[in-house]
Parts: sequence; structure tokens; C-alpha cells
Amino acid sequence: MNSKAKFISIEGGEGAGKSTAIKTIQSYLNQHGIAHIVTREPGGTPLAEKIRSLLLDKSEETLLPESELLLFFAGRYQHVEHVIKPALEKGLWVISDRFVAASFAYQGAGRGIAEDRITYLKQWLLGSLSPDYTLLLDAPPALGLDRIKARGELDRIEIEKIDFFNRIRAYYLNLAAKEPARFHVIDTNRSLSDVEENTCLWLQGICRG
Ligand code: T5A
Repeated sequence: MNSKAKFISIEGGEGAGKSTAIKTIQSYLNQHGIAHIVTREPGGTPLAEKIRSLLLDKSEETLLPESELLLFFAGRYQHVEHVIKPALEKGLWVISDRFVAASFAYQGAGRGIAEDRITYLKQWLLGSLSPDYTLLLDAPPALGLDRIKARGELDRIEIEKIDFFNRIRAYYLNLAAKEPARFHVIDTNRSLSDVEENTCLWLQGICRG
């Protein structure tokens, strides 16, 4: 088995099945004795979790796209410096429920912020840190939103119009096509057992290196 600690991010639209896939990944890594942490964005540190609430809770004051982008990066920098880098340095695999691709998809393609502004923040704050692998869970936005509506009340971002989520989905799929060595796409408009099997096969390939 390839022993270098891996940094893996999980991306996708709302309700595409990220949390579900992460449970499969955790159980696979535990079975194979691979030491790891599971973390998330927005969030991942106590302060970044407070930023998460600012980002997801509905408020009377409109959160402007630029402020939104900067808050995501503020939380991400805390997360990277306090959690992700130390874990990788200790040899732990890092599984992150979303990472910087989400800023390009949501704040870039979704909100319309110019890509070079997001690239600037990425280069400044993250340097060369990038996930070794990204699992993209893909489902039609309407299906993902139906799944999360069944779970309860929608957050500030989940109440956006369907076009917003269609742009995000198209961005992710395009990025995955441009970076096939890093991305693996799983269509989650399939049974949970199919998605689980595909996730385990993908991990097997990563472990063999
Ligand atoms: N954001 C985030 C940005 O705008 N910019 C950024 O830079 C970052 C980092 C974060 C929000 O912030 C935005 C994106 C988001 O709007 P989040 O905590 O990541 O939010 O929340 P969501 O993406 O909304 O994640 P969810 O938990 O809502 O969805 P998941 O994890 O994708 O879906 P999951 O696994 O919980 O599944 C949802 C339901 O569907 C069922 C599950 O059982 C569950 O009930 N399901 C299936 N049912 C049938 N068949 C399948 N194959 C299924 N897969 C899952």
C-alpha cells in the first residue's frame, strides 16, 4: 500500500450525498487500518464553526457575495493551519467535506465573482496545498434539494434558485473533466449500494497508489 498521507476532498451540490459517502470512506479506512481525520468546510475548528453559522444562518442583513467569499476563506485558513496541515504532517489522511473547489463553484460560478479574485485568495492563503484526490458526488440539483427538504429546514444558501445550483453543478463537472487524475465523479442518482460500491472501488485504487 502507498503509505503517504493523502488529502481527500469531497465535493458536490446540496444533498448530492457527501455525508453519506464520507461514512463509507470512514468505514473503509477503519477496516484497512488507515489513520485519518474527517473534517469539513465551512467549519473544522471552533472559530471556523462560528463562521459557518454566520454563513449558513439566515439573517435580516444581506450577506454580500464578496463578504461571503472572504468569510469562507477566513474559516478555511483557520482550518488549514490548525487542522489540515498538522494532521498531514503527523501522517494522518485528511478527508474534508468540501474544500476550495466549493468557493470556485459557489462564489465563482454561483454568485458570479471573477475567478481570478478567488485564485488570488487561494494562492495567497493556501500556497501549494491542494487535495491529492477529490470525489465529486453528482446529482441533478432538484433531486439533491428534494432529499434535503425531506430532512428539515433549508439554510441561507439552500434557499437559492435552481439556476444557481445548475451553474454550480456545471462548474464542478467541467473542473472534473479538466483534472481527471484528481477527480473521480460518482453519479448519486443511483441506489445507495451502487454509490457505496463505487466509492470503495475508488478508494482501493488510491490505496494501491
Ligand atoms: N459553500 C461551502 C460555499 O458556498 N463555498 C465554500 O467554499 C464552501 C466550503 C455548506 C454550504 O456552504 C456552501 C455549500 C453549501 O451550501 P454543507 O454542510 O456542505 O453546507 O451542506 P450540504 O452541501 O448542503 O450538504 P448536505 O449535508 O445537505 O448534503 P450531502 O452531505 O451532500 O448529502 P447527504 O449525504 O446528507 O444526503 C442527503 C440525503 O439524501 C440521502 C441521504 O440518506 C440523506 O437523507 N441520499 C440518498 N438517497 C437515495 N439514494 C442515494 N444515492 C442517496 N445519497 C444520499
